Amino acid sequence: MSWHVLGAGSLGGLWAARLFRGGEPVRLILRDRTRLAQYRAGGGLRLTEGDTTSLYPLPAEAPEAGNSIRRLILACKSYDAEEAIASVAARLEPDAEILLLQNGLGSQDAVAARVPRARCLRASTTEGAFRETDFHVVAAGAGQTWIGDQLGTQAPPPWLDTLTALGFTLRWTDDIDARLWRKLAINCAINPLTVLHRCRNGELRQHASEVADLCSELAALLEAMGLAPAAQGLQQEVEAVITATANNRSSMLQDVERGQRTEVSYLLGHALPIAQRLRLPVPQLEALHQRLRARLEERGLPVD
Ligand code: NAD
Ligand code: KPL
Repeated sequence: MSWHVLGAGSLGGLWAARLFRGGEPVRLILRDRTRLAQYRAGGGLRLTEGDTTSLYPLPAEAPEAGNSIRRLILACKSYDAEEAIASVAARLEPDAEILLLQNGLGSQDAVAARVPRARCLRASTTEGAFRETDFHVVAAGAGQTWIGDQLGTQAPPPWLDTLTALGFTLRWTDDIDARLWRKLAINCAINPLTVLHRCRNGELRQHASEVADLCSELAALLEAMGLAPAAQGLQQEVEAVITATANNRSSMLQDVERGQRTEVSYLLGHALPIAQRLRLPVPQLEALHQRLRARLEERGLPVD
């Protein structure tokens, strides 16, 4: 049974190359025929791991290709997810499974609403990869990927073991939304501040009280949402992530430095309306969002 990977960027490239290398039938879905021609001209997908770069001649196709899709890995950014799934919706088999790799929250519901018959599995990953050039991905640090159903009611898919054997570190969870919310909270406490202070993650240790104030409001929000376990020890984990990734530029800072749209709408922009609905005051988070939007505007980037 074939895999399709939609979005041949950093994570999509990493997943597709590993599947191909492991002997799994896998096809890339590129945005259009121009991208397809560019990809074919390069001879395939390059993956660098450590000192080794390999070229994998994965088959690729346009969204309107004729074959049907049974298992899809959706690997685009959150803000592209709904349009991307719409471009292949007509090709999905009735019992299709879609693995959603998007960070933050909000895009997963939008995708699921577009394809109500498909089984949409949500992932929260700490795997790292970046694009060296088009169709050349560099694996930037092993992480693990939690996968689950929205309602946590179904059994894990049997291919989880197959993928684990190919080198993916995958864990099944019955409460993926709690995992996604925890990661969202960590990203809200770190990423915007790295943009505002134009600093690497580790330099946030010089802004410890600002980080602590954000963590306290984020923990209160998780608790108010009935996600108390996801709130527990949040500040300590944020501090540990800051230390463990001290030398990294956050994904949001990298987006801003490259002049690309950020995923803020799926992080702070997703959390704040919920706090408002719950009538929970979160002044530090509101101020952070305002300051971030102003900075994005200054840089000529979308504020959502
Ligand atoms: P990316 O920008 O490197 O790749 C996204 C790819 O999707 C691009 O090649 C883009 O052209 C393609 N795309 C967008 N819309 C498309 C469409 N309609 N049809 C076909 N292709 C389309 O992004 P990424 O870094 O791989 O991130 C993907 C998601 O994974 C994001 O939500 C990100 O936050 C999350 N994530 C990434 C990493 C990482 O290390 N890169 C780690 C954890 C989570
Ligand atoms: O997930 C991250 C990101 O940059 O998006 C952290 C954990 C902050 C690491 O940089």
